[in-house]
Amino acid sequence: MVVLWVAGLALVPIASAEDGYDLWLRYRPVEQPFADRYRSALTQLVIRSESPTLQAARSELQRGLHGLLGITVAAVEGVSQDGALVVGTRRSLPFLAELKLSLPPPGSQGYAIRSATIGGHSALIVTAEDDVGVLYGVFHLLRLLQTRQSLDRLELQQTPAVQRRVLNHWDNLDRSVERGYAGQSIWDWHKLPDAIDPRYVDYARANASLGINGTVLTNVNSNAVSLRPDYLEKAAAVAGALRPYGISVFLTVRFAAPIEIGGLSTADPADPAVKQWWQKKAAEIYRLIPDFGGFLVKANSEGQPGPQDYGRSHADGANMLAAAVAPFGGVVMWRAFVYSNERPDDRAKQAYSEFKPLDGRFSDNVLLQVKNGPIDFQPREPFHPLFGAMPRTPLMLEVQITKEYLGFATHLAYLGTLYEEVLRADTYARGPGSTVAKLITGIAGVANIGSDRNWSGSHFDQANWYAFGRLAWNPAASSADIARDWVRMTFTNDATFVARVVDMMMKSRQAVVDYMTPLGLHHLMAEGHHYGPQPWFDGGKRADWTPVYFHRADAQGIGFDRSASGSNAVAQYAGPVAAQFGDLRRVPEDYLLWFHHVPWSYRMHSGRPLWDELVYRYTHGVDVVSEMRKTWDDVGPLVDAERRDQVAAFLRIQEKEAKWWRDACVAYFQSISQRPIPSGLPPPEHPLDYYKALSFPYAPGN
Ligand code: GCV
Repeated sequence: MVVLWVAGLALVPIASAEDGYDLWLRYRPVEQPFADRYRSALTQLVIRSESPTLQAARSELQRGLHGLLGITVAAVEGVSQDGALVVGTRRSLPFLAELKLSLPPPGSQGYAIRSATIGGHSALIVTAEDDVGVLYGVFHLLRLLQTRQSLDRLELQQTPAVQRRVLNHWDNLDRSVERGYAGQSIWDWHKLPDAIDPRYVDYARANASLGINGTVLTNVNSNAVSLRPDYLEKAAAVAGALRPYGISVFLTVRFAAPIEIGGLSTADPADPAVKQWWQKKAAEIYRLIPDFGGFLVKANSEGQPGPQDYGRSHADGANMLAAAVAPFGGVVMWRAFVYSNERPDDRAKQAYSEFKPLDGRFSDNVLLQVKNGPIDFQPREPFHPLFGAMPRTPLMLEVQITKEYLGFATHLAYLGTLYEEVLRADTYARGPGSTVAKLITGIAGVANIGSDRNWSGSHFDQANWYAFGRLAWNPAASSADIARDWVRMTFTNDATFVARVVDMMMKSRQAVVDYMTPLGLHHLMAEGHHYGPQPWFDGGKRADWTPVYFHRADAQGIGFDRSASGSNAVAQYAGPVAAQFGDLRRVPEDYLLWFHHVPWSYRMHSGRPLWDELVYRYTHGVDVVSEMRKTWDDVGPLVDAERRDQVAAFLRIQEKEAKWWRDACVAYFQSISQRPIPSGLPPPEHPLDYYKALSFPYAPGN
């Protein structure tokens, strides 16, 4: 171990290089006085691990305690000394029944961690009705050690608030990942089913540590080949690796599969032969994967086939697939991300217009999966108007963990704050307090996971996977607390480091909003790959893929009028929300240009005219990134050199690109507003044509 002097931070030990593979499950040695306290609280492990899930719990505990405390705790079947760690269900350890502990109900996946006295000995009990709850409890206990919490008088009980907590991989069978910035897909289809990459188990551990209980292995822009028998065997092998960790596997469905791999002449959901094909396919899948979760479907969206190709509705298509998986307990997650090229209506309105009339027409095992906002994972969007508008349809919230529109892997943007913002958004659908969190039965996160050693493409992007899982379990949790846990587990418990890095994370997403799309602007990114600014882009395949469609800047002002005088998208929200968003004086400034076309001279809350405010916000976003870079220069030396240097390099990229975003957008909007740069703020470094000439033919993720 090396000891280093860091200015103002006292003598600190620096761990050897780390590549980030261990994520937040690093289990590095605990320092004193915590180590001794924990060792005396955990002297023996009482566990009977008969099921694969309890075996996983036991091996995680032994790995964790060995790493954290340097001890190998022997597994015994009864409490015989103080400091017993009792881990199991009433089935695996019948003596637990006598303690009559109150537990979260069976099937809830919840757990309890309790201090107790058993046979005169002090004990700590991790228990649940189901084995998977015990596994979740074990990860919680390890987190307490990793974050240096007390183990005295514990009375913890946790039940997930959201039933389905699912990752969506946009991974293709050739291992490319749509909107992926972390290497190739981790699913090595070519070598499956015979080779099970140990990564699959580490993936499962990481997810189970957060309570994620499902994963969709394939891209929503789907390939019918994934439903062929040989590929189903491969999926079954992955399912086998994930099963002990309580994770069920789902696949995406290509609606035209009966034609493309089934030899039928139609995929019409009303056709008996098509229905039968899907029923047989479902039976075949469940023979191989008895706990298969079901299907995720993108239909009649961005060129994907769907029921509308045959004059049928989304409900007709979803219900046909739902009937095929229903006998096996499966579900269909049907995506609401649809918008039509042909329709001249505001793109933000189209999903609502399509699905709202179908409320009540879906089968019980269909869940409608709705993106957090009505456009497409922008740095900030108002919540999607379908939340609250479909009271008779179970809804899932879909968020992006991968950062397609927030700077890919090299920009540090902690998304815990974004997820928190949407989960807490009040739809007013059933009166005040009808938050998005209260209206959903599931959460899906588009994964940012790939074959890179650090899994997510950057060390800080691991935090977004982590925050997604923690908030899916408990949408009422605070994104700041989650960031704090993550920093402690991922880097160090050093108080200065934790405080400064969490502060930086909490500001980071707003910084991206400011240097890319402040004040409710959206979709100013380059066409196709979405890397960098292109607010001038017009033309291409479709109008609603162009920035000019969304910002509508002209000599008078800027913004998309979605009020009653414009597209009236505001009318899709419940009364009080519609009234607020639709009123120029009451709309939050964060959504100003999302809902209104506003004169350049409009007086903002700050007292500045809109034009000045816009330039000010762009500049502020860059300034925050510069502060973040400096913060890391100060505290980065507290972590190992390998991770320190990568984070530092990426922050330099982010600072450079934030400035590029700011300068390109300011230069372009100035060419339209014809207003001077406000005094004291720098002019763009280059003329507009310089930015227009930049091109990136090999930007990743496209
Ligand atoms: C998987 C956006 C992305 C696409 C993505 C699509 C979707 O349009 O750019 O890559 O396709 O959303 O969510 O289906």
